[in-house]
Amino acid sequence: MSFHSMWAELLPIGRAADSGGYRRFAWTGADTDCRAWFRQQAETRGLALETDRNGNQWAWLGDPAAGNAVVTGSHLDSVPDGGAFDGPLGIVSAFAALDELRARDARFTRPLSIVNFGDEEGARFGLACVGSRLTAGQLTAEQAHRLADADGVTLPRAMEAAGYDPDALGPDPGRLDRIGAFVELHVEQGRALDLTGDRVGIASAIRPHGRWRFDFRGEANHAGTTRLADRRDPMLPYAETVLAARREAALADAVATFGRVRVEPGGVNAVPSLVSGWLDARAAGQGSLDAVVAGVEEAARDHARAHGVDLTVVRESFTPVVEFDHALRDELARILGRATELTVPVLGTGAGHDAGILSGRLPTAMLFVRNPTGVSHSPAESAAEDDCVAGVAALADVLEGLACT
Ligand code: HGY
Ligand code: MN
Ligand code: MN
Repeated sequence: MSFHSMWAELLPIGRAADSGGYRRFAWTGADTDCRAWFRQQAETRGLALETDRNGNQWAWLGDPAAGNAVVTGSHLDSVPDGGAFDGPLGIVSAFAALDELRARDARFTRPLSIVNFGDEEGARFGLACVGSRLTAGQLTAEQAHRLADADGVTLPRAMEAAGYDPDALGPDPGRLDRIGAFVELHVEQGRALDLTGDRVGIASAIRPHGRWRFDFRGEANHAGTTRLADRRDPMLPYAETVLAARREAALADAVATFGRVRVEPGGVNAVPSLVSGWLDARAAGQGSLDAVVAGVEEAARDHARAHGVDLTVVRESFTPVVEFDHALRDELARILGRATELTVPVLGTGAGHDAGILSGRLPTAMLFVRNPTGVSHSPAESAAEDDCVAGVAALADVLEGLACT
């Protein structure tokens, strides 16, 4: 089955008719349909499908117990109204690269697996990379059990509704010990390759980033009869904090975003009692990230105090700086340089990935495919067909160089 037919089959799953964006959230019907698609791709290719204790799917060629496996893959879940490429491009390209290697009659000397990591975006439960963090022991089962979505549905209940056992969650060191290298192909979430004119690039590092929830608690009251001086309106310090985040990010050459806000009770004619805002902050280094978050929090406390509003700040997700394995990165550059006689650019990213989570546990690397506009986490996300085909060829070359004679 070619790249195009796989892509066409996956494309409609979880796509919202109104926005054209994707709503493939963990343990929902769309997630189930994506998993069924993954299972079908594995079975079509005679790969042994395994679902691990954390719900990640693994399609194996060869005996996993032999160890030193080469693994590739990514995720199929999305952010709210995300694009078609973020995640799926890595998995469709992995199956297409295997098809290419079989067409080349490549002889595998190491086990190969294609993986679908669950809940990478954290769109429903707020924490990024749940499937890979659990497997790597960076998230405990107890912490995962405490996660709940905006409707109060806990992760265990959501897993059970999808037919999975939440009591099985936990670290999987044996599985990771049997992996020699993980290479994730991903659409670039930026324009570096567009600016250099390259179809494919290699990742060097992931900048540190995290998510913080700011809860501003004021006093519900009548919008029409309450004097301004008598209000404890949480919306005001929230609004001032959003502007402060922009100022702090600009000062530190970082990025900070309040992309999600929840207002309770949400009446048009009522001063709210609670305004919760989620800050996503990312910076070139830990020091500047800490400075941005501290600056935003200080501003938020000052504004909350000025309005008689209480504030609590909770860090909900955090990923320290990731430096991808130098030897594997250089091996990819050697393989691709040999195949194309070109120097493949090496670039950093501000986007988190499962490859970043596993990087502390085993050699990981990433391939990026050019994104002509750099737009991502949006229905407008795109990649040219030729560049996707070049990505498949590059991944096939890398997998052949790592796992075949
Ligand atoms: O948020 C991120 O950087 C990734 O897309 N999960
Ligand atoms: Mn993403
Ligand atoms: Mn992604």
